[in-house]
Amino acid sequence: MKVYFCGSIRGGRDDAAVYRRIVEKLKGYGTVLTEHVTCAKLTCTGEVSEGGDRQIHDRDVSWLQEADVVVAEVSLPSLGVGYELGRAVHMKKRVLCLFRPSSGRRLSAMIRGADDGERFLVRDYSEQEVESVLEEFFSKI
Ligand code: 6IA
Repeated sequence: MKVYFCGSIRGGRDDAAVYRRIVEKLKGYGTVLTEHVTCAKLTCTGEVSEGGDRQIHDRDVSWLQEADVVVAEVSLPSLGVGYELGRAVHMKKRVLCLFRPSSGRRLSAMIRGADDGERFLVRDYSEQEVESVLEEFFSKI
């Protein structure tokens, strides 16, 4: 199974430790295509890639295409994550969005409202529940 993980990069890196915890668990279910999102050294402005942003975009979209499942941490708003989720819906991928109400934010209606109880799921969780919420999701697919 190939898993595409989405988390904020230029939207802010405050949740990088949570992303790492999620990805560690995801690795038990298959190949995580986007482990770089958890990289502690990645700053929200400093990332450089030889081919520039176009290469990042094109490579990510082709990974998204390859993925069987998309898991997104959406507590910290990120345009890139929102874009990836829109593309994933269009590609009819199975999507799990994880939101921590303890962030004090309210999740965008365009994400919360996309939950169809089937292919696109939004789950509220607390950091201690990372493993159990993923176990529950993967036990059903
Ligand atoms: O708007 P944001 O930067 O917060 O968007 C974050 C999302 O877009 C993540 O889920 C990633 O999949 C994707 N993304 C954004 N920037 C990059 C990136 N930068 N590399 C890969 N995916 C990205 C370069 C980092 C690299 C040199 C280590």
